[in-house]
Amino acid sequence: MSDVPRLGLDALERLGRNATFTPPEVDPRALRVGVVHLGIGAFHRAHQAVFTELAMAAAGRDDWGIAGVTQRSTSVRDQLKPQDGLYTVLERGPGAAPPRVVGSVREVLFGAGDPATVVDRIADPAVRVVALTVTEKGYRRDGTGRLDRSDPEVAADLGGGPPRTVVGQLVRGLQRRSAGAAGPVTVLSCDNLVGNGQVLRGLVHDFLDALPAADASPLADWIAASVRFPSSMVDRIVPATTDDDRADVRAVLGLDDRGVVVAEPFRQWVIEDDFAAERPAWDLAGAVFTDDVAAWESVKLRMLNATHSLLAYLGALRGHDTIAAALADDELAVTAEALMIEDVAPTLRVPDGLDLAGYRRQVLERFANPALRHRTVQVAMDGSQKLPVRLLGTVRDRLAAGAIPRQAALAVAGWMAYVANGRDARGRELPLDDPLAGRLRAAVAVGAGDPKRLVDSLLHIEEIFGADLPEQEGFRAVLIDHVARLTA
Ligand code: CS2
Repeated sequence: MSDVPRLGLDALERLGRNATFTPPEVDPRALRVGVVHLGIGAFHRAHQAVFTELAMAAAGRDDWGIAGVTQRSTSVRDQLKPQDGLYTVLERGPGAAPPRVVGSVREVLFGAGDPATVVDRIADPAVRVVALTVTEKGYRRDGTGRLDRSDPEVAADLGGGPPRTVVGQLVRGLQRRSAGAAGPVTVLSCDNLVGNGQVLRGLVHDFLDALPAADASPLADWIAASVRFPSSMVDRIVPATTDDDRADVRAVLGLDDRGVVVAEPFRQWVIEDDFAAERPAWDLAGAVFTDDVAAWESVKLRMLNATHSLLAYLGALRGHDTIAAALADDELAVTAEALMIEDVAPTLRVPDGLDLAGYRRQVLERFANPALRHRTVQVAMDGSQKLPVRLLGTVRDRLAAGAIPRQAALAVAGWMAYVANGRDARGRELPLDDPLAGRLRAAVAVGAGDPKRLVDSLLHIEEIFGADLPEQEGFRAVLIDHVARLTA
């Protein structure tokens, strides 16, 4: 491998144009930073970074380069810095385009190691958008959805230390911005949360409410006047990169790219049209600006993500390694479709111009993409954070309508069995990767061997199920039924 030169600006220039890959659509050397992106994981690099590059190319702009912040580990910085920020997006599956080298990421900052630089970057007048993909748990919400002030890192950020949480970085950056008269800015959440923009605005205000009033109230006024928090729905399936993926890119480029990301050909972005200042022409790259993002968001979270989780838990339990393999299991395919048709569809307000049956078929086609190798255990992680967003809204809406959501309950039971069994049908360990892992293990220990006790102990984790769901007898009974079968 060492005989292959590393990807970078010079290496790319030496390569010249090559029909088998697409070079950056903009000149990376000419770009200036206009976006700070908190959480520069694979998803961002395969989604917003691509949209932003195409938008700049289409609009003839060079001022929306991205400064990405890697929050917890230095790995993305270590991958991209030696490569001048360049990396390849490798599409897999029907309709895949040639590998694309992306040049829109111009800086990578390490949040935990250098929080002051992150704050400075947010306060830079040239920055007009601060976007986020920090996953559900990155928001540090408590059981009621408010900022979790009992979280030691949140508490430390409130105490004025160098901010280590996302909300802390954001508030300190906005504070610096207001002091420096750096101008209005849009804060754009791109995570899979219901009403992600409103959620984030709420958390920023929770943070402010916990600060001394003399600091907080002028800042709150400035934020009200100068900051917007649009919601957005993002969609692209991005499995974890493997050595095979990097080898395939090496074969095409003749260069070693440690920052490869893999994605399906499909990509979608629906953004609430509520910006504080200028925005990249993302619409020229295929994104949609709308006044009604909420309907799109629930369609995506309740149809796609909920079905993804159902396939992940039930599939992993049965020993299927990938989502495509789970869907190739006839029983699971029937269940996946039934979840969307019987439980989810009746709860949705369908956005104008969307054909829901077509959407459903497309979701299943995308999941069936065998070239993606999206692992069930990857989708299974962080269940405590994902269930409320993707499944429990459907459960509550159906119960309120007097119906028992059997398939959604099966997905929840699948999660319970996944957590409780710890092994798949072939005896292989199922990893429990979840911020509440300790609590989950304790709940499972209480209920061991008895489906009723197991369901009750998990159902009483209020951060996940609220105070209302354990009281729903019909739902509980169906859960016990399913769990008894899945843990037998
Ligand atoms: C998946 C999502 O890992 C997961 O939980 O459901 O990451 C999904 O692939 C994306 O939301 C698709 O847009």
